[in-house]
Amino acid sequence: MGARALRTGSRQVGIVIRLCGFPVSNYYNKVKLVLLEKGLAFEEEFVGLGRAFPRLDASPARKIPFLEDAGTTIVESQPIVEYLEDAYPQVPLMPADPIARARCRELITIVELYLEWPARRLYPQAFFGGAVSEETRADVARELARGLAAFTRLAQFSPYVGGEQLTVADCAIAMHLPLIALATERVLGTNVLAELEPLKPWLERLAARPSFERVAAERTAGEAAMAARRAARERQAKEN
Ligand SMILES: N[C@@H](CCC(=O)N[C@@H](CS)C(=O)NCC(=O)O)C(=O)O
Repeated sequence: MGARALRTGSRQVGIVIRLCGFPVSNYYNKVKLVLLEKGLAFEEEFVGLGRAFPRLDASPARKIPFLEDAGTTIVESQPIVEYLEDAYPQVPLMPADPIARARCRELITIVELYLEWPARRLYPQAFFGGAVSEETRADVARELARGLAAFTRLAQFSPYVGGEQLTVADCAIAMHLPLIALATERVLGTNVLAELEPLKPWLERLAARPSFERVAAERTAGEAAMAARRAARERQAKEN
């Protein structure tokens, strides 16, 4: 019997979807929001990065998040959320119309490829005590300006990012943009999203949803746990 045959509505008996990774990751939280918004039963397994985590071998590129379901592993957040949409359509998080579905994917691709990906080059300095060269800062600022212009043309915020329906685009983009705002403010000295007026009310609307509240609370707890692990490692290194 396939895993899906054991499910009754949005509840599952015996077999549970497993989300692997850690709750500080924006990509992990994108998938977690989709699971929560769909009302699916799932378990979380902490899988960190690096050689200390052999479980990471389940992911061909050794990245998180990855998802286990129906006896297999799916990797990369976008294929994961689209798998969830295909396998569990009861609570849809993508529009039915093919063009509207394409618009939803466009928004995610534009934000992930042209905003989140370039902004990552700032994260070493923004979040991990490193330094970023003047040249990198200038490069990133240029790329972000192009990504932001594209996003501004496509985003609706009426009231959701793609229009009237909450979609996977809200789940993804609401996890990425605050990180980009913080990183650019810290490293470039200016929040590149500051002029995007509908952003704040949209984020506030989403933050009031139970799923977003839960993800935010668990991210905060995850950040505290990460800081404690780092402090313990530093203490240990000093003692040795
Ligand atoms: N394109 C990937 C991005 C996921 C990603 O970059 N995850 C980070 C953690 S937030 C990671 O696994 N980094 C480890 C590495 O790049 O080696 C997705 O959509 O799932």
